[in-house]
Amino acid sequence: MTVEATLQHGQPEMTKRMQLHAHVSQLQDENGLQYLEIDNPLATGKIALQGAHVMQWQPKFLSDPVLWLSSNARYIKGRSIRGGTPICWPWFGAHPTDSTLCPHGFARVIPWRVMDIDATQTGATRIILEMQQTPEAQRQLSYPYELTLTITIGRRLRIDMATTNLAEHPFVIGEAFHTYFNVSDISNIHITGMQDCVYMDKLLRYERNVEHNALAFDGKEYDRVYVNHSADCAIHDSGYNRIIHIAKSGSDATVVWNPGAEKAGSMGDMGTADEWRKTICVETTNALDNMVVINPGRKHTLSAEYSIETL
Ligand code: TA6
Repeated sequence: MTVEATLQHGQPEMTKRMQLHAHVSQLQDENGLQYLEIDNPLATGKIALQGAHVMQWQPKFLSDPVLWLSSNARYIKGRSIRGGTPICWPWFGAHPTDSTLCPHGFARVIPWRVMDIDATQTGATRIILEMQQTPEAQRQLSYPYELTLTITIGRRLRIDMATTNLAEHPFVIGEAFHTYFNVSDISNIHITGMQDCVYMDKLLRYERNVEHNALAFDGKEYDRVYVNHSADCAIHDSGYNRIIHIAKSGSDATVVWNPGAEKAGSMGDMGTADEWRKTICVETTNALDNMVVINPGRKHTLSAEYSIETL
């Protein structure tokens, strides 16, 4: 369906709520942040239009949120929101040649527009957004491309990011869904799916090693890129008695990151006290050894799907 906002009259300017679809409203908060609220029979969600950033997703059969959102996340125009699923595109980490450009690319701080909304056969809500080619976006990348995101919110959360190369020569990108998952405590979890995979340890100048076991965490900063890793993985949480399954396609790397106490304390938006202990980033990625080359006229799609198994 095309998106026709129906303004609900009689509301003050600041709390304008536009009903875009039976299960989707568009609102604006006191900081001017525009976001979508989704409430369907299967789940609720919240997506900031800046960065097409899923900030919240809560299947209705669960009591604990699946995504972590910092209690002191900053909602500032042009700044990334700490938590949920920030989009990293068209580079991952620092820009390869220009340190003045924001880390993880600009897609997460640029406005996106809603292109279509519909319901799936299962009753989930599917929203298609396109990144706006603003002057800031063009300043950071003057190149003809199209970037769309399809977010499907239901018992599962699925995100598909499609990059189309509209130029006459190959387009090389790095990208990720930099997803912050909500866990009971970092000491209660282990992650499977990386056995026998080579990783590059960012804390050891990208030194390469092989992972032989399930990942476990001692509370120190953990920042590893598992390269040539196209398999699914899972977060086993003995505190919440659940497993978060992370399925993916179009991705050949996975990043696992937790800042640890010291770095979290210096970041300013990782929440209060020990809030950093309640999240782990498992990022569906293409970066380092696994950059993506998109030939002229071709489209590449990065996909992730999150589902929950209660124990
Ligand atoms: O994905 C891990 C990482 O690259 C870490 O090194 C840390 O910088 C984290 O991303 C957060 O990055 P951000 O730019 O969102 O603060």
